[in-house]
Amino acid sequence: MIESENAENINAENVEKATKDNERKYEGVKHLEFDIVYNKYVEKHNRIIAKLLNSSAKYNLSELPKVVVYQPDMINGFGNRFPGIVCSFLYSLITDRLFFIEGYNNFSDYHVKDFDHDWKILSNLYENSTSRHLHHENDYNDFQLVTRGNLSNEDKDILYVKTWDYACAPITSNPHYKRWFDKIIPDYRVFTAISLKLLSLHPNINKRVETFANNNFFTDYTIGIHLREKKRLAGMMAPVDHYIQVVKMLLIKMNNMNITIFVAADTNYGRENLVNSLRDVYNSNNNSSVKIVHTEEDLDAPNLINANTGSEVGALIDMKLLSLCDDLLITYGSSFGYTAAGWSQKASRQRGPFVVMPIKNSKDDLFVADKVWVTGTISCEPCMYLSKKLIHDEDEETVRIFKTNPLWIHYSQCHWLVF
Ligand SMILES: Nc1nc2c(ncn2[C@@H]2O[C@H](COP(=O)(O)OP(=O)(O)OP(=O)(O)O)[C@@H](O)[C@H]2O)c(=O)[nH]1
Ligand SMILES: [Mg+2]
Repeated sequence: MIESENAENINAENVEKATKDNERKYEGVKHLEFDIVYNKYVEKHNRIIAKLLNSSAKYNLSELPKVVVYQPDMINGFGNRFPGIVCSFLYSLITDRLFFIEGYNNFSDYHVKDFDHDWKILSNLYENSTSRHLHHENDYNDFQLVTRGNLSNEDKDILYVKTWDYACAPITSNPHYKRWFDKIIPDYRVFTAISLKLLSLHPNINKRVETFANNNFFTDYTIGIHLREKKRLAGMMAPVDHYIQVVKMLLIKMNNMNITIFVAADTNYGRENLVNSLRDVYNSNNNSSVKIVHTEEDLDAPNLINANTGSEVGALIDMKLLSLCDDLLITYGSSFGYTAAGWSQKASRQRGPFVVMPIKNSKDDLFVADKVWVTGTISCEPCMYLSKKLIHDEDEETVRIFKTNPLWIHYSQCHWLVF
């Protein structure tokens, strides 16, 4: 049993064995049909772009391919970009459009690019084109079209998508596309299938993830915890003690197993506090069968580029490591944890993460849900917080069709937001 979380204490033989075991463990379910569709898309995209860029001919707008353009929020959370990228690419696949991202200039520093989706390369050709937003933040979302319309009939040249939400979830209920999903992504883990292709990590970052995982996640069972304390909503909070209670619940009857608990958090203080509290519970009697580990990312370092603390690389590493854990315990209302849950093929985690819900710090609050501070989700698909708005605002038929999706309850209970 290896006591330390540091690489130095691990000999080469152990590392090699751990690498092989991890490869098997993290292989999970493959999306073979989707891989074919993806590869065909990449080939088509590269071919069309090369033709458009190499030709001196002037194209009429009617000759240009129709496109979906995702407009990411480059100021707020890194986890917020993933759902919109996945949704936009999904729309482009099912409607035979080309996919682009606008304004994510350093994308290649973080992810592998199988094809050039920088809108900059082509946008000048579309100057006089027609366009519309399919999603525009929380203000406008064409959920009727996404849930039951035929998106392929949409005739605008450009469909813009601007969202932090997994706003495309209702498309999996849409009768026009049911057969596509049944054939191409039959387990309906749409976010996983797409994010593993489109948002695969840059090799240098991936190497750091693998090294950490090989050194720490070779135990019998790994729990990942994502603690988000800074985002206090309406005075609500999730006490550290609640995370520990869930860990205790998960570890019942696991006495003879070697266990790793991986902690990621949004502040150094929060991470230290949770790590120390867990060590008080599990390591106080020299009990080394439970290892509590974390990365050394400095979360208090101000990030000058955007509103986040810590670095983008550090966030991606924490997110990816969480995704590799056998069970996940995440925080209500935080894209970070939901993204982590879906960003891997961990077959053993089919049931989805546990979510620690907020409570009000006040005894007389009528809405206090102090007996329901953790929910177990049934899917690793990200939260769709706008599903509550869909159910509340849309016409009866749209809501009815949305609810043909077996995950509709998952989508509609995952977030604090009530419209
Ligand atoms: N390294 C690291 N950074 C984190 C962690 N949790 C939060 N952060 C930082 O906090 C930001 C949180 O943004 P998101 O990833 O969008 O998560 P969110 O909780 O939905 O936050 P917002 O939507 O931006 O309010 C990230 O971009 C990181 O900068 C963590 O566990 N590790
Ligand atoms: Mg978010």
